[in-house]
Amino acid sequence: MDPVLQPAEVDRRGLDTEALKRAFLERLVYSVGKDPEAAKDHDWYEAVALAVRDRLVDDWMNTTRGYYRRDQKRVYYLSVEFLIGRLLTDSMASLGIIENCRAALSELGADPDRVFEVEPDQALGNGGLGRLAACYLNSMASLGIAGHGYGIRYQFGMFKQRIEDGWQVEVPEDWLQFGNPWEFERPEVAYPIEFFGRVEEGEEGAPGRWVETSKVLAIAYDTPVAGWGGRNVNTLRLWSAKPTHAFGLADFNRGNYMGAVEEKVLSENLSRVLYPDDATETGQELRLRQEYFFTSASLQDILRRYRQHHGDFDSLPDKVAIQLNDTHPAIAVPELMRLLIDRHGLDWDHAWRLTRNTIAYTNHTLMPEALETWPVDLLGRILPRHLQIIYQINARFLAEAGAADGDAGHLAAVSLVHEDGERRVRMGNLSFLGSMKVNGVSALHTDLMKQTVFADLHRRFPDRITNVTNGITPRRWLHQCNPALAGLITGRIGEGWVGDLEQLAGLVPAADDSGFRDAYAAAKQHNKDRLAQLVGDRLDLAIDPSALFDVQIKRIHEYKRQLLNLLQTVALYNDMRERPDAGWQPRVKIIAGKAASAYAMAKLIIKLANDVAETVNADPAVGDLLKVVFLPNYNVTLAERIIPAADLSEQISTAGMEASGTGNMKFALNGALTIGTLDGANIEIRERVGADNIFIFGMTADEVAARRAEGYDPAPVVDADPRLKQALDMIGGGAFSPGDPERYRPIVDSLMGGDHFMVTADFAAYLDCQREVDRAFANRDDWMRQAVLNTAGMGWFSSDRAIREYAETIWNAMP
Ligand code: 26Q
Repeated sequence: MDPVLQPAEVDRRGLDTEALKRAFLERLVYSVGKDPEAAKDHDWYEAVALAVRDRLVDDWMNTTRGYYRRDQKRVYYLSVEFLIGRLLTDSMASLGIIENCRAALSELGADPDRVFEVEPDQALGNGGLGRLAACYLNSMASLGIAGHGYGIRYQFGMFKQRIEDGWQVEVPEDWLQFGNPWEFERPEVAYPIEFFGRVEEGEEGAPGRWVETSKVLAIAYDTPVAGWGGRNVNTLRLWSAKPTHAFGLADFNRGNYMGAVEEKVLSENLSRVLYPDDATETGQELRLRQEYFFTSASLQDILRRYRQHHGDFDSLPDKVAIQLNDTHPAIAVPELMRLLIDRHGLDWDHAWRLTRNTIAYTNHTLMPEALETWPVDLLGRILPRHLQIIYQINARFLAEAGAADGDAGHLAAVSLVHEDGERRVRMGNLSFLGSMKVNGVSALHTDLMKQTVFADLHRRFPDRITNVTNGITPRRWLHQCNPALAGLITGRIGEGWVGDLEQLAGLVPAADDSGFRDAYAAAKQHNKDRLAQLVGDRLDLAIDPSALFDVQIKRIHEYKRQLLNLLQTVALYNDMRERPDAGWQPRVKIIAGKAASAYAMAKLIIKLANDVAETVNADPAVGDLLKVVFLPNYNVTLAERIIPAADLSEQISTAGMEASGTGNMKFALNGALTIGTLDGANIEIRERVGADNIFIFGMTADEVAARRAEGYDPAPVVDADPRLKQALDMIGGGAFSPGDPERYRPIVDSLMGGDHFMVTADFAAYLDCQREVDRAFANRDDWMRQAVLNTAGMGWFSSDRAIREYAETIWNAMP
């Protein structure tokens, strides 16, 4: 047989279709080891991914060299989660070669759509916080910021959700089983991470000797992160745990082979699995060890890189900014102190000054049960030197605070150690004290931080808390996921918006152009047809693509109030059956999301959604007027399919509880109108798209707080509203669970017994608002005008704007 390629034909840079064809073949044959005649979709995927990756490598190395040459300030984003999703389309798009790659694949006899569908999501995160980290990496690369992501290379990321008989079942997702073409293993980049042992010395700010520790190695895996436009490519470095060579050797020599292998497995457990977003779960020791594992490896790596070009640590704050994505890497504060004092010989005050001016902290939640604290006993056993340093930070701070304001209540509130009952270290307070800036993720959330969890610390440090409202990357969340709308926008205002989203304001006049509105409506319809197809394929359910697509997709949490949505669904269903000829607007309720595996109420809500769907979808009395769809296994890739197809975006959290939300931004950008409460970033979305183009209902955060303070009693509210009463009676009485009428007792009991999330209190306002939505949707032309104004008004929510704010107000790292 003739060779597939001649040596001269190998080209790792060419971007035209012919060059790509040769590159795909070369990678297929020489890296994947497959004969083109026998290649399956997965083989082609791997070949294409490797060939596309090749095209990033030169720019990647140039970028790295440029950072060193300019001694550019580095920004390190430490996050226990990165919810990247797929990388192939993203990488092809940033190189501008999607169409050429499609053509090349087709000419080689492969089906590009099927090949692209093979890629598993890189799902190393739970939800918003992890996805935000991924959007921020994209924006840092696009803006030319020397931004590095640091996290954990979990063998098992987010679980795969199966729905069996309506219940969520978690299945491990072995995303690495066919290899990962995007990463480069760096076996030579390895740091020892120590645990346990005991401390000699180290009192009163002196260097400590941490001895008799157990060691694990952190091995680096690098993924290139391509920016938009220019040729900037940054790095996401994820750590994987490996036993040290010395580890287990003693056992080995004593002939304890099984013991040595067991130790190996135990140390590798550190990067085995992502924890669910549920701080209340038990068995947390491994989680603390994971947090320390990746934080310590990252800090050692950061200091090593800094030291390559700097003789001392004095300019650390000028050359390095470390952003903590929530408190999960908060152990960075004592770890940086430890490295500077114990390893590099700095004195306490010097080390503290450098630490405090290098680290910054983002808070993502105010819910008391979600604020991280670690029992003093546990922390002291696993990280004894760190506990010692935390005590010293606390002692120095309390002495200072006591001198200024001796009030015991104030001191108890700002202390790093919570002293009621079991003594616990408050990681939020530790992060606050160790940071130059502390930011909230929306304007409301930042105000509430100042008034609630950090009220006392804010009084002591009034300049420390600042706001940076979240953003989303327009590359993935419009340009890539919605080519129909993206093409239409580009046709109208040019392509500049992809790198400068504020240019969308140029669409405002288009809202009054009926030709543009029609084209906009056609793009939306195209996306709805595709989603209807997906629902048909996956659930064997026919939905009417002209119905109003009403969508709530996000983690399942009581505060996000999927129950409010379901109660309205039941009430609407009842109304439709009672008054079939009332001229109903047909609706499809689409819900998707995962519940933390230990969160029983959230799992019950999923079952309720599926039970309501089963009843409603089978009822000929409503037919196509109402369908309920629960789409299994919500992830980034599914979001990219659903969001462009939505007419209505449900953002209905109890006011004061959703720190920001970012799904809300993705929907509005793609022309869905929002129905929402005055919570998180919804408030800022309203300001920018215009109050006439958003449906707002319900209590404000202040009203929720006041009503809770006076002791909310749901009984009279339910009694006064027959629609609510009927819906609750049906759910509680087994109308949707005839074989198991008691199934939903816990839900009804929770709503009737205090209703902490104020579902019943907002029910009537929500129903009225949904009626208004129906009326508005009936005037399709005006609806489309509002949809265009949503897209046009969302430019400010680009993660490029958010990252610029971080770079200017926190990091001082704008290139
Ligand atoms: C904590 C301790 C132990 C185990 C798990 C956790 C844990 C893990 C993940 C706690 C919370 C999370 C995730 C939180 C999250 O996603 N928060 C969301 O962050 C978004 C980005 O700022 C906001 O838009 C959302 O409002 C917020 O809910």
